[in-house]
Amino acid sequence: MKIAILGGDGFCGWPTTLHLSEAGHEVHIIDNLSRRWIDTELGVQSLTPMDSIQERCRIWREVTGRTIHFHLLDLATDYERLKGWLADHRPDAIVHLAEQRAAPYSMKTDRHKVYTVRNNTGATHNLLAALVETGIDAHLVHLGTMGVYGYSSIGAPIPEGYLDVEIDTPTGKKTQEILYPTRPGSVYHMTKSLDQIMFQFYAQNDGLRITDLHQGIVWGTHTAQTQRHDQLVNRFDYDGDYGTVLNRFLIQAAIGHPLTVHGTGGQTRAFIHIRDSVRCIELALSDAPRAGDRVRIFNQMTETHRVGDLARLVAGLTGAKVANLPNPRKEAAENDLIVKNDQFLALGLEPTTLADGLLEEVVDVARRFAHRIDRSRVPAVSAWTKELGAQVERDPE
Ligand code: USQ
Repeated sequence: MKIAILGGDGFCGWPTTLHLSEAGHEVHIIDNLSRRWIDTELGVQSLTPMDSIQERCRIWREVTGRTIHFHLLDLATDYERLKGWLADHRPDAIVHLAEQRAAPYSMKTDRHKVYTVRNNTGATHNLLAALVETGIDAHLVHLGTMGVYGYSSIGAPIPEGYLDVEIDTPTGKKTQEILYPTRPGSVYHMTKSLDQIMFQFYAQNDGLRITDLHQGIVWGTHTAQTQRHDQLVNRFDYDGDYGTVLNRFLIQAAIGHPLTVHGTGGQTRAFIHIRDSVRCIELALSDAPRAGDRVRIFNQMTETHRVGDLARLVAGLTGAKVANLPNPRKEAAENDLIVKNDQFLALGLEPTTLADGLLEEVVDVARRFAHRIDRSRVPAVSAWTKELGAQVERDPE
């Protein structure tokens, strides 16, 4: 297939690009390199030294003989060029990862909220409108988030996207299938909830073929392809805005920083290793919906864990200390989480779990590049409200 990977320079996008290229697809990255600009804005860098996207593609060609095409394009602001690109290249499938993906960054200031909404919803809607206008029948696979469901369930398993509800009508009880009601916990998660509505509309109105992947928190950094050469290494975020919880704990352990548990650590979240993330995208591509089908929704996660349990696990593995800090986020202090992921298992996903020994791999990467870590950027300081911000400032560690 000819596949466009929007956001192919990012943490999930780069390993996905390599994976699909190795599988024999013609792969085109479309990216505005905004993630690199945000590093510059924040004054932090990936733990792993990253080459330019052009250099990464050159190395891939040297190592494998395969070509990855790169196109510098801003989906949210350059609609006409996006439309022109689609009309010229007519991809068979599009993987859409081109969104600002950090919840803390999206809550940093009003400017960051505005940027995240404009960038994410603008990119998604431009893409949908351009697909309709150019008449391209590409299968669109979007990376969504488990966070659209929220974390206040009544203990029932979270289904894959849809919920049957029973409604009283004048002629008796009727059952209707609805999109699972969204309850996003940040402006970033809110944009993914808005994406869902746009997908529902365009699938129903224009017959676009769309798959939405509600992904959990990704951990790990290497895939088989990124390990083929030092310069193909994936990016790895450790800072308080972009680092995700398990990777952060592993890095903190490697540099002797106390593990930064927000509050009691009773938050339960869904997790997936980066290797399974790229495999799931490939599986989703292999099983496209037909025109007229509802949006296909998969829960892209393999296990659930309580944040405090993860901290204890990492502490047991490495001897790190655990610090319970004031929580900068407005979120439930404790929650249970049961998630259905039957569809990916049925398609053949063999989950990589915490028990598979890959935690050590992350600690090893962190130790190797420990000299690149700025300890002052480890604490999470972006707060969900001004009051929480004041509390975090009073008692940062
Ligand atoms: N947390 C800590 N200590 C830390 C960092 C986080 O206790 O040092 C806690 C947070 O308070 C939260 C949980 O760990 O309760 C998860 O935080 P996170 O930063 O690992 O994940 P989140 O902000 O939800 O976002 C990440 C990705 C996002 C993706 C999402 C999937 O950045 O792109 O959509 O995970 S999910 O969480 O399932 O919505």
